[in-house]
Amino acid sequence: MTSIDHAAWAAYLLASVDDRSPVAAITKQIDEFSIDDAYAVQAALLELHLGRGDRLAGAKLGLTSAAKQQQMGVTEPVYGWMLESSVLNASGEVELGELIHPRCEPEFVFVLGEDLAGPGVTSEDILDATESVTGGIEVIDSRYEAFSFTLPDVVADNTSAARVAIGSSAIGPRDVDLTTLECVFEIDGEVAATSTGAALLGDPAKCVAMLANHLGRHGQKLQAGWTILAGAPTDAKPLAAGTQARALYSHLDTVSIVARR
Ligand code: 0L1
Ligand code: MG
Repeated sequence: MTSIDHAAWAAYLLASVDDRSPVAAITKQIDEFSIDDAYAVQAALLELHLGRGDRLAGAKLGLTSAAKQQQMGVTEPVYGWMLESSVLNASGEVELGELIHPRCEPEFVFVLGEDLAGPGVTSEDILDATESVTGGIEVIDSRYEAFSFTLPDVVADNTSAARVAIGSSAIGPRDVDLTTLECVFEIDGEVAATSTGAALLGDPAKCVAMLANHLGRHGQKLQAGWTILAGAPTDAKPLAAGTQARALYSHLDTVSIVARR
């Protein structure tokens, strides 16, 4: 790791959240900003949020589907944190005045029943440790100008995490083959994308296993009670004033959000 001031970059990103104002990507300002530096900034940013009284609700993966990787021009997943303050209430209303340039995407969501520590965690281990699976819609909101960044930039920015709606219905992790669980994503009543769980690196549980193994490399573990976003099977869509997004899942109730100004 370099001698980069991780706490200072975390404060830089938090100010962007507070001001609802995009900032220049970190890699546009310093020559060497590694993935390890980026996760160190992400950890410092989490500490700043927790220091303000927010609480950890779980964790997330991003860029786990070909659609998302192509949209962002990258080839590997990223890992981040989900804060309690980001979880929308049942109305699904998203206040645009609190955000910069939000986009929305459907998510496959796991709720853990047991702790699980990497390395060596497999998809089967994840299914064993999972209490339930549900659907969701994540609102992502890059803190960077023009939603433009490199992989280390977006890791530092807690993988663009902003808001999330979690479905009210759930299934057991082995009730259905999660690779065949279908998701239709609608924007204002028009189908924007259709996919299945297999779009998430072949298996949503495999994605969560990758998160467990990532955390294991950092001396951390998945924790019972956490909500985990396995990633979006489709690319993200802009969330403008009045936009209603719906994710319709087989075997699960529909999840909806609406953007308000
Ligand atoms: O949840 C996500 O897939 C976001 C990953 C970061 C890239 C982006 O902002 O789309
Ligand atoms: Mg996402």
